[in-house]
Amino acid sequence: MPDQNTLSKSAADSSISPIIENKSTAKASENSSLIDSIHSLDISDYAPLVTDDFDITTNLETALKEIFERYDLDCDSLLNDKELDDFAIFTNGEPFSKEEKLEISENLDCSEDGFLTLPGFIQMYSLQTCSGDELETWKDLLKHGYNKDLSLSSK
Ligand SMILES: [Ca+2]
Repeated sequence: MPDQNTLSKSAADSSISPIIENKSTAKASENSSLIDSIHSLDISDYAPLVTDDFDITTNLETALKEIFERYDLDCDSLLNDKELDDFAIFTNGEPFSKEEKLEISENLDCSEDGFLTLPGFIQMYSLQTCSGDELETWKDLLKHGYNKDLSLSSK
């Protein structure tokens, strides 16, 4: 019998280097009181909303577009005061405050009349979602009938 050639496994062993992906933690704001109300929502197995490049996913954009169109009753691709109020009431239970509306018109893409455009609407969610507040975004999506795979469960 030939000598038992003990193969060194050193090469294989060295592959146990600590490659721990340092993903930005969406759970960083655990102490935030805002999270309390939606504490029970575990989004770990939900569809991703943010890409690796910290942009919103195509699926989220599609969903937001669809939601925007629900409130754009006169189909002018803008959310006027009334339409924006309807959205805020359905989503948050109350219309946006004067301050919030001012913030929207100053920071998001709006028409000359100060009405929120679709890009502005997507921008609003993009800012919220990509700043780590995916829970808030999911809350709104679920409210509008989307399931965790980001498809409409109703209808
Ligand atoms: Ca409109």
